[in-house]
Amino acid sequence: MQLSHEQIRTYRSQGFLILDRLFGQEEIDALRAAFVRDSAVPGDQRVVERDSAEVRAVYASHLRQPEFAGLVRSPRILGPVRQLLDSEAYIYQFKINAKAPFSGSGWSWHQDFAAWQMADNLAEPRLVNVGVFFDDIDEFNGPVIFCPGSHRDGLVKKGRAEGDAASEQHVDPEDIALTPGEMTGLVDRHGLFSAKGAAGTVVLFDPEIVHGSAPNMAPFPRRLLIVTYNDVANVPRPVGEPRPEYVVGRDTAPLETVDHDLIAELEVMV
Ligand code: HL5
Ligand code: SIN
Ligand code: MN
Repeated sequence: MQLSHEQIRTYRSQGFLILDRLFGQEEIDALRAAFVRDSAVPGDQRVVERDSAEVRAVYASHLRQPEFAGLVRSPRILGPVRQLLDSEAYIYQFKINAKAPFSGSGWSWHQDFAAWQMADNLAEPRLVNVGVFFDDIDEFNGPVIFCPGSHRDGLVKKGRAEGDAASEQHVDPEDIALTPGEMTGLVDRHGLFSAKGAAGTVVLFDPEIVHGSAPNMAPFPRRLLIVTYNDVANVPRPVGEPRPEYVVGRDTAPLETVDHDLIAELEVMV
């Protein structure tokens, strides 16, 4: 699959692009089932909410579950990613942000590349985020909100906030959150846009776009998978210990597409 010139222009100018229902209902059912299975795997890759035992995020499921190993190699995703990067790509990060019904908490306003530059000493923002909706996402269950065009200003700030980290497992956006003052100026200039759509919809977004999301107040979940692909020539050069493999991928070989039915019994790829 390839993006049109118009779609590429939209991605470059807005910093995101929505592809309506790129995956079908049966595929989404299979991915949801794989997520239920993977959420039960104990380990540091599983991040829980601060005030409850609900799952907030699960990292690196593509290394454990064949459905996700297949998904990250789908030509429907890798085609557009290679086009946008104009290079070969590998998986920098894989996470599913779960946002449970009624209780799933929000994500502070931030820019992803600020985290990766700081935590992994990543040189260039040569990455593409691919969000896959596991649920219908609307104004009720905490959609990701973008500040369109904000990626073109580069990083608003570098480094993390003073005080304790919100999580030992990953950089929680709270640790690199933009201030109300910074956000007011950005929203004055660019406005806001919430990424809504049916389950199976995909949103591609830039690693420097300002984004965040509100808590889930609805009686249904908001499960969003975010796979981040990096240019194979842009590998991180961490100062000291690299972060764990569940949060920053170490297999930097060019990812090959696998075109198969995601629902069918998969060959073992993990
Ligand atoms: N949790 C990610 C990490 O790399 C960073 C955030 O949305 C991406 C800011 O630890
Ligand atoms: C993120 O930026 O990682 C979180 C966005 C979300 O899941 O709403
Ligand atoms: Mn983010």
